[in-house]
Amino acid sequence: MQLSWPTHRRRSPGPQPIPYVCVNQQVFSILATTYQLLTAVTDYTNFSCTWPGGQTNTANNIENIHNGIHSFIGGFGHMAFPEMAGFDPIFWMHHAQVDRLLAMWQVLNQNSYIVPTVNAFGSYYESVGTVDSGNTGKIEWDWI
Ligand SMILES: [Cu+2]
Repeated sequence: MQLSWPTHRRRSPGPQPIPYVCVNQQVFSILATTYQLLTAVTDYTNFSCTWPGGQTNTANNIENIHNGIHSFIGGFGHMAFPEMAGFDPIFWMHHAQVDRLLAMWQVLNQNSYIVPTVNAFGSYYESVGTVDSGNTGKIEWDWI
């Protein structure tokens, strides 16, 4: 199988929203949830993810905000697909912002740490059932 880069630059016609309109419609919601996250969520588990240990986290969290940005940028375009998102330079700016928000939250909540939690769904680099904790080793990037 031969892989090649796309040769066209136009998105397919259809009722897709114009990207900046899609982001603009969400900007006040994003600002409000980000402010609430930094000012009201003080527990790392609640701050960090949507499904800790496979349980629904109904608290506002950075993963949920992060996921929304992936969808809103480009109007539910390629930033919504992990296989393609990393090819867009805005992906890196977006993730730098997530890192920045984490650093800000850590300054505000210096006594809340990761609690060992079972990875209930698995990921690109972990099997289902792996326990994530403060002792979790670095990711082994064998394919690089
Ligand atoms: Cu992301």
